[in-house]
Amino acid sequence: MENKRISEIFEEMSNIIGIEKTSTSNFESRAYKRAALTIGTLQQDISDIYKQGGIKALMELPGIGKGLAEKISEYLTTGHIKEYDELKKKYPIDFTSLLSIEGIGPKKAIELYEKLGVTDIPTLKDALEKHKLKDLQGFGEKSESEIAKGVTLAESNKGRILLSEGLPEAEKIISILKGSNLVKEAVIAGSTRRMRETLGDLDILALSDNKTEVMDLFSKMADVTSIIVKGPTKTTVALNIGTTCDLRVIDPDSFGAALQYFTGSRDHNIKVRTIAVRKGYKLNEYGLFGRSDQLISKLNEKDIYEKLGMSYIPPEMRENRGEIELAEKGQIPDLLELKDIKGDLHTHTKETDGINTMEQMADYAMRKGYEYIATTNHTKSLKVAHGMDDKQFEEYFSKVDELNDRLKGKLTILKGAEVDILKDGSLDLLDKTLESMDCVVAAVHSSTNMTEEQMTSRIVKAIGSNQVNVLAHPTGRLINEREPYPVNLPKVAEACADMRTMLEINASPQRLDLNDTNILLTSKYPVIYSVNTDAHSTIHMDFMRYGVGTARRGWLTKERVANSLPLNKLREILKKQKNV
Ligand code: DGT
Ligand code: CA
Ligand code: CA
Repeated sequence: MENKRISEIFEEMSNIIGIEKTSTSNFESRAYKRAALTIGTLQQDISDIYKQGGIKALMELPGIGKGLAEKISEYLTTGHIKEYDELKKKYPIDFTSLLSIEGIGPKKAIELYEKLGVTDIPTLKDALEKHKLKDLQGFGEKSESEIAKGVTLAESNKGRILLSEGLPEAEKIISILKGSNLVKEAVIAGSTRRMRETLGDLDILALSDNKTEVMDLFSKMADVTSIIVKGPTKTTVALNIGTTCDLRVIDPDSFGAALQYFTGSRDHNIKVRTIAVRKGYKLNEYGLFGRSDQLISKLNEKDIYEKLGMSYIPPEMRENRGEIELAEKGQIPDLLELKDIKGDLHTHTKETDGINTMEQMADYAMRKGYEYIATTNHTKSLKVAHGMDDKQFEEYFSKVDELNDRLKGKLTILKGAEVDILKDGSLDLLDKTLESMDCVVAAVHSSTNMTEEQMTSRIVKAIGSNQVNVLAHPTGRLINEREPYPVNLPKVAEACADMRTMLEINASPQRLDLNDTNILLTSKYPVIYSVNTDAHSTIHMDFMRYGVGTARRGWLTKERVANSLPLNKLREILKKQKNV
């Protein structure tokens, strides 16, 4: 997919244009940023959209006008964008890598380039090692050590892509294979099937009588940048999304065992294999073998677990975190599913930093079959997101009321905000404004440089206000970019349970916050969750599957997830909370 590259180009153009002060640069810079967000988070291949519907289809994407659509077309047909190439001559800086480091914004990146010749991570590391940053104006010792930490974090995750970058690509490959009529079956395995938040590579298994032709097709796909190994049973290619993909063609007799094996995780497999041995079997990627080494053929995954005395274990649980013991007792929970989700409780619109209007968001929510959607724009303290004040919320809500009237209950828009939890734990809006809302989402966005104790009491105090329905992205981490702030989650979960505040599982692929381990940690408390996308445009509502995958990795059933409830039942939770 070219999505990521085009998004990076637009993001760089936004940054460069934003720094050049001309009368239109602000506007233009924002337009590029919006387009970068749309394309970078798009779950379909943009070149497919263009092939099928041309410039017109591109213009239907959120935040893409004619000019931008033409730039995308220019890239897809020539491999270049002229204007971008010219900007890059002036600033030969790898903005994508540098800006992913916390503490570096566009201005600082340019300053580092002009003063120290920093253009990318290696040159930045060099400057850090020589302690050149601390003497630069606007940097200093603290900022130098913060940036150094950011570099370490970026390097430790090097090579692992986000689930949202890998899963759509894996699905695309599956559809290419299946569309060829060369395969009888093609499935995703590995960490992608387990819905891990980041992926080391993609793993695909296929059933076919035409091994050579399948491998030829696979290694000639448009997204392949190089062939790493090519054989009749296993081929590995490098892809333009920045990872590799293994394709294995499996014998029909072994398919179930191979799927079990290549789904992993490794630790899960090791434990399962030990149990197999204990029961007199041998289990490997080729099959389950009985006492005299004969293959028990045609087993599917479920049969294999059954033969070993276990109930079926969903892939998301296969991490050797106690799921095998549960399966042996037949106690695997009935996990939340995407189809259980009845609405989204955390979304943004154009009024602040979203791309779409509430009408467009509502329309999209209805197409997803939702019963409700909460509109939760940012509040005034969050200046970068153009947060709204009490009066602006009042005006906005009268528009939402009108829209709700027009929708006649086909969809219900819940009035809300993503209210900032300020440094002292107070909320960024008046009580009376918060009381006028159906669903208040609260979040920490600033002053995160606190001790665990301070941050915990700040959040607990906000929850104690009895105004908060959802605690959004409770740890604030951004995968590969920003560490979570320190916070005592068990204490927060207790406070949430007391006040019937939902803990959010933020489904935005860069956040996935709470993550799987933090869900496992907090679910010991009688707390409820909601899985929300934090959508900043219509298509972001499609991130729900990543949140559901994360909830499943945290073993949650739908009973624990409030937005699996129909509206009348959800209202009881939203209301009850206010009567504690
Ligand atoms: P990744 O790619 O780092 O995100 O994680 P996985 O889990 O996709 O790992 P990968 O691609 O190396 O291998 C796919 C699966 O194959 C893995 O989850 C379990 C299985 N596997 C690979 N190597 C071994 C091994 O040495 N022992 C066992 N038991 N299983 C293995
Ligand atoms: Ca893998
Ligand atoms: Ca692999």
